[in-house]
Amino acid sequence: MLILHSFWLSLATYRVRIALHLKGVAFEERAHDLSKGEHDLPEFRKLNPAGAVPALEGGTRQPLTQSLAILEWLDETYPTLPLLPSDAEGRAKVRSLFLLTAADTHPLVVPRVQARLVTQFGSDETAGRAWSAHWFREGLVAYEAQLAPGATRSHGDALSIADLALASHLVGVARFGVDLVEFPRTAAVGESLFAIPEFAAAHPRFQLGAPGI
Ligand SMILES: N[C@@H](CCC(=O)N[C@@H](CS)C(=O)NCC(=O)O)C(=O)O
Repeated sequence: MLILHSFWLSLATYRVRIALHLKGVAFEERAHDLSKGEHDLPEFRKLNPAGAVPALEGGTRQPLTQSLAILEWLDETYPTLPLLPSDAEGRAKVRSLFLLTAADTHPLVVPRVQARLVTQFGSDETAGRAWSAHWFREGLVAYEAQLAPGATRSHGDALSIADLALASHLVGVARFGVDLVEFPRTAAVGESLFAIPEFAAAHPRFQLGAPGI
């Protein structure tokens, strides 16, 4: 049985959780409360020396880390409902969109960066929120410019890992109050993604530890 090491609010974990649901792969989830520093404990660092979720255990000799690496492994191991296009150009495009959110935006807003802004630059909660909103917005500007008019998916007609990353990006966008009005194409793709049952079931707000759950 696969074990997904997670935290309810984790955007990177959300990307992986959606794929597990879409592919119908059985898994158990083990939550680590980032707000209590549980990802910094020595036992967790053995799973992921970088001290970050997600980590996926049970399918490989060593636990897998990094959502992109985990998603590609899942896609190769469970090919039902492929999440990468069959052509090289399509795969390059999808990975590019994925990285726009998961590599160029998300790392700027994670707790370890927020904490460093406080200790090194005297940031506070208001400044931290403005910082995160800024980077999420920057991601939207670049994403919007690459979507086709009337699109319901990030690339072509099929779901891809870019859509998983976009859904996670949009959770951050909502959390930090970024207005989507200037980004109608991205908003439309997001609306269509969140209507998919597997995206909805995997959403952070429905995970153990979320307010009211
Ligand atoms: N690039 C990694 C990001 C992993 C990551 O930073 N995860 C966040 C939660 S979404 C985390 O565990 N952060 C811990 C921290 O910032 O201290 C991935 O895509 O898996």
